[in-house]
Amino acid sequence: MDVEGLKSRLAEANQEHLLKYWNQLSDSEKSQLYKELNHLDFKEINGFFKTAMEDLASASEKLDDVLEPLPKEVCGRVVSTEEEVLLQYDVDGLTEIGESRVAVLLLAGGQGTRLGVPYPKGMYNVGLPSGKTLYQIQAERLLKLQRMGEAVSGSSCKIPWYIMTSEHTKQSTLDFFKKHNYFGLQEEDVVLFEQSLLPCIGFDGKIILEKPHKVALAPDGNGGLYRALHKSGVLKDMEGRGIKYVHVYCVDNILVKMADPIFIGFCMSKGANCGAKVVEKAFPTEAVGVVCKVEGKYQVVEYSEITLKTAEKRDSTGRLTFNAGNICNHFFTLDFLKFVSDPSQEKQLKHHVAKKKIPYVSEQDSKVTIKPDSPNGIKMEKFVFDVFHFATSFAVWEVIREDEFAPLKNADTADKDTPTTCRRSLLNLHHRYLLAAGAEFVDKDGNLLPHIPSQKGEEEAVFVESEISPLVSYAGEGLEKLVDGRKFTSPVYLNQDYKMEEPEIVEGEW
Ligand code: UD2
Repeated sequence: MDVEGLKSRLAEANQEHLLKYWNQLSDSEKSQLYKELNHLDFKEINGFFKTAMEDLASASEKLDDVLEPLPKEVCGRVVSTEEEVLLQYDVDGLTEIGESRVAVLLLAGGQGTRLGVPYPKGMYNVGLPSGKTLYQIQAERLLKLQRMGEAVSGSSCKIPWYIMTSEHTKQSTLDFFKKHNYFGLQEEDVVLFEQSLLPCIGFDGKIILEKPHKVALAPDGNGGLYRALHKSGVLKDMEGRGIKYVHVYCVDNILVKMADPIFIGFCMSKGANCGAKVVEKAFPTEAVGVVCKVEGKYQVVEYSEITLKTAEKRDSTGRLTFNAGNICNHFFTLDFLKFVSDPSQEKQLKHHVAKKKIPYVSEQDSKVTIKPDSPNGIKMEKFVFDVFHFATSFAVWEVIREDEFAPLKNADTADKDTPTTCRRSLLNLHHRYLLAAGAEFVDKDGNLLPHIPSQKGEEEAVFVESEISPLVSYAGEGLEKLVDGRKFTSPVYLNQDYKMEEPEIVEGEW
């Protein structure tokens, strides 16, 4: 350990306090702290802090005057697209999948603080009849899509799954996949890589120590993706596999259509190198970012960055002018990813600043870590969508919220985006798939249940529980042969795992 060298680097950066407890540390603590600090580029971090604080100071400035709606020609909507055009997008997307030119990339490096579980969010089980976790659902969707791609191409195909983790999630994610035999996927097609961490910094510019031998570190945001792609060799891996298109998405949307062939086909039809899937913003003050243009460049603008007047603006058809709600579902060509991940572009992506309550070592007793009641510093994060700025050809595909977006953000004590809302969204979608395929549901006495679950007076809501394994159907297709004309009692589960040749229908309690 070159402690003297480290000391002088710290002194230069005005961060000497990080070695304040050095003489009290055990040998292993010393080597842990040394490793952590030696890793950090203090000059760079101080630069990030300076710019971040300047941005924070101007954060209250509103973007209203420079905001432009999306040009019509880059937009498409599933509800207003003719059936045969949708079919063409689907075939085009599946053809690319069948030729093994599509990869998916999961952003799973977040700490999931709001949900409050000590393990990665993808390992969460929202209480579906099958008991599947988010990771299992996603793995099975990929397996199914591979089979669908193979049916189109007539030869075997692969959809590699790149999973960005962080120090907090990497080992447990890896152990989980191993324990579950990768849910039937090939181990070499599930590629984990790690994003960087950045120190949390006090308002005075000093890096915060969480323990005498540990810096307070947090992942550098989902936009840390580009730096991680550059450093990890993932881009080369993609290139080696002949990948052309990448679908990037976040871990918590239980309805996510990974590598959605229609979305891919649509973006291809626009010749886009970058695209976003969106849902219509529900009401002007809904707390979602909107995809729009700012000074001629594509961008996601947070609801807090515009005034109410702009948020309420409507076009001649009565729709909100800024209505493209971001759901963290992005399409990129590999060429575009290579371009934006190059340090000369990546460095231009700014850090967004969040004031946070960051635990720190007590001045009185260094064995104690204090959890402050109010923010005492900042976390700096890059955002995945900030590269929209570099898009030369952009596409925005609007989908139906109840079919494609139900995120898991909070514990069940909250009133939205909880395990319960996620579970209900998925069961409701699958119920609709079964009805559309000709199934009927009856109560215990054999009476037909209404298609629209309803609340009658004081009676309990009629709520049908239906779950369909992704291996049976990716998006509601192919169910007629199993359920048309049949009557079911809730709960019903169309089960299939990767070891089963054929689906089985499980009815009633199990
Ligand atoms: C994200 C989007 C928001 C909206 C919303 C929909 C961003 C920056 N914001 O907001 O616009 O679409 O999702 O659900 O995309 N993650 C990492 N590394 C990190 C931080 C986060 O991989 O350092 C992952 C995280 O594991 C998750 C995804 O990024 O899969 C989104 O993170 P979040 O849940 O913190 O983002 P949220 O809800 O603020």
